[in-house]
Amino acid sequence: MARKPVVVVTRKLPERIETRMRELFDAHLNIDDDPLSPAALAAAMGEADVLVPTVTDRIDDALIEAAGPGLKLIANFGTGTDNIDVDAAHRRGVVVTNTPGVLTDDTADMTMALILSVARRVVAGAGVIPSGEWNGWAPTFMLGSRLTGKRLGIVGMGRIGQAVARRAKAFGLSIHYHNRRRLAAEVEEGLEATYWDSLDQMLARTDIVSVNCPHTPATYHLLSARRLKLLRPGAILVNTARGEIIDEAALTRMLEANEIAGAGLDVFEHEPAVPNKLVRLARAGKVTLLPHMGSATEEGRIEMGEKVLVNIRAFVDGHRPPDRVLPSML
Ligand code: 8YV
Repeated sequence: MARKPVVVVTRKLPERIETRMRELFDAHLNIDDDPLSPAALAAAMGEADVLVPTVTDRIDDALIEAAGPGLKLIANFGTGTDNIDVDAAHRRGVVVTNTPGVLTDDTADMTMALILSVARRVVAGAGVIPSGEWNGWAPTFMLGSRLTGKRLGIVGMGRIGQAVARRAKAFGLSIHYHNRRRLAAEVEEGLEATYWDSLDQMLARTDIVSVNCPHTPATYHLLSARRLKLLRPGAILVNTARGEIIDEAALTRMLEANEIAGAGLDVFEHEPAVPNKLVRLARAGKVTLLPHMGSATEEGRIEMGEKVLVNIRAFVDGHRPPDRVLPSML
C-alpha cells in the first residue's frame, strides 16, 4: 500500500497504543468508547483497510461481504475470535489475527481468584463488615470449603488451562483435565495432571471445574444441562472463558436448587445482560459474578495492543502476521 492504511479501531485502547496507531497508520479511533452499533460498524468497515474489533463487535459474513474488497485484515484485540466469522473472512480473502499469550497469566490469576472467592467465600465475606452485620467471630460463621486435597477438573488445557494448573498445584489441588488432544507426556508429567478422555467422567469425579477452552461451534453448551447434572452436589464451577460454553439457564436452575455448591462467573451467555436470577444468587453469596475482567490488567491491555500493532505492521509490509488465525485452528 503506497498510502497509509486506514485502520479502524472500534473501542478506546490504552493511550500509548492509540499514539502508535496514529503515528503508523491513518487511524480512525473510537475516542468515546461506546460500542459501535451494527450500522456504525458496517460503515466503519466500509472505509477500513484494517479493522481492529474487540469481543463486543460481532463480525459476521454479511458485514464482511458488505465491507467489500477494501477490507484486508481483521486484527482482533483479543485472543478469542468467536466474535468473528473466521470461515467467512477466509473465504473472502480477509486475514484474521488475534493476541494469544499475553493474557494467559492474568486470566489464570482471575480463575484462581474466582475459585478462592467461591470456595472460601471471600467476596461474600467482604460484604459483611461494610453492611454493618458483623457481630464478632463464631465457630460456624462463614464456613467455606478447603482447597487443599480437592480435585480440580480443567476443561480445555491450552495456555490458560496450563497456567491455572500450575497455580492450583500450589494450593494443594490435584489436577485433572479434559482436552481435545492429550498433552505431550512430558508436559502432563510436569503439571502432574491426570487426563480424562471422557468429559462426563471427569465432571462426575472432580470438586472444582474450571472452564478454559475457546468458544467454537464444538464447545457451544459443552456444559449442557445433562452434563451439569453430572457434577457433585458440593461442586464449584468457574468460567473465565466464554459464557456460551455453559448452558447458563440450566446452571442457574441447579444453583437455585442447591444441586451444586456455587459458581464463579466472569463471562455470560448474552453479555452485558446477566439474568436476574444469577444476580439474586450473587446477593445471597452463592455465586461470584465479575464483569468480564479476566484479562483486565494495565500491562495486559498494552501487550495486547502491541500484538495488534505487530500483526498489522507485518501484514502491511507484506509478511505473514505472527498471530494469524485459520479456520482449521478453531
Ligand atoms: C478480552 C478475552 O478482554 O481476549 C479474549 O479472548 O476474552 C478478553 O480477555 C476481550 O476479548 C478483548 O476483546
